[in-house]
Amino acid sequence: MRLLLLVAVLALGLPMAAGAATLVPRPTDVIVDEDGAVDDLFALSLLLKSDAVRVRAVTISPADSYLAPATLATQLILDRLGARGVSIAQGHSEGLNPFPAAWRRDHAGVLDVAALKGLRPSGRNPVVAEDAAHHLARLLSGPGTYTIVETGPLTNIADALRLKPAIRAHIRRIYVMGGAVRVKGNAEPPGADGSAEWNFYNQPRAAAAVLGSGVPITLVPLDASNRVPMTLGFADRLAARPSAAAQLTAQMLRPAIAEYPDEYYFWDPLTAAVLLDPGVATWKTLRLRVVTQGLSQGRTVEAADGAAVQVAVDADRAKVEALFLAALGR
Ligand code: AGV
Ligand code: CA
Repeated sequence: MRLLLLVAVLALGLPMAAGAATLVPRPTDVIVDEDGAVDDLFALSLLLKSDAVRVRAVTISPADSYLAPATLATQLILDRLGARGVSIAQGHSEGLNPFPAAWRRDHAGVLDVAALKGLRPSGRNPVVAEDAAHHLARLLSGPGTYTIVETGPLTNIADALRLKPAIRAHIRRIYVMGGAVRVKGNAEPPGADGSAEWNFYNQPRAAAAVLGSGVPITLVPLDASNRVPMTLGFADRLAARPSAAAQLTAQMLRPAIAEYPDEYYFWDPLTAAVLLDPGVATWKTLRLRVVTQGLSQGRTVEAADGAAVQVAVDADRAKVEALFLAALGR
């Protein structure tokens, strides 16, 4: 019996965890759905460098970025970090409440860093012809199951679930950067009351649909990311590591942090980090729903009839920084 278990463990690549209940197949197949901001690309870089996960596809929404530079930056980062055969698919919805144009333009600046400037995509990580929602629906109709890391609005996933509801069963869990549960939001354009976080504000119905879909959700809201500001000091410590990943990512981060010195956080990077090590955050299971109309649209509220969501309510800045330095520095 023991031998059989050992054989199963070796054959399936399962770690020798304490009890059968804690056995998790590794590496986990991951799809990243991102929206092309610098910290999305930093989160993607962490996942690409981790042996615990295998990034299979990246889907993009033109939300906190424009589609062409976001796609090119994604291709170049996949190439530079040694990825092969990762498919890239583009979404085309900018959301009900588009992101500020100034932020979207700024994020194309990532293409100007020394490590990426002038490069052309290799073709090893192809942009597929089908759009993001169809690509998600197709990948999630195969035999495998995937973990999704969502670092932008939930539009692509909501569209995929609408196209093909049966894909639910192939999603192990979605790690979502979004929402502001017990803290104020960060979306404060005219016509909004400032209670919503931008990823949920951009397409409130998509956020509501995915949270209510029954798929297991791990949420990293502003409650947790507010605890992990990203500083130039951190970028310097990253830059002190000689690896290609550390050099590339430090170059990407510096101008972004410098532009928003007091309001730049490990938003998406924290979301990727908790997949690799849930111990960097503090957790509560909360019942949540998303407001879809009016001045508070996109707001996350606690409600007795809401969906039970695993929520990061705090995070340990030192642990998060150490995780990134270790993974990207090697
Ligand atoms: O609300 C956080 C989300 C994350 O997915 N994004 C940025 C991260 O990629 C929106 C956002 C909030 N404040 C911003 C944002 C800012 N000052 N610049 C650009 N994007
Ligand atoms: Ca993002």
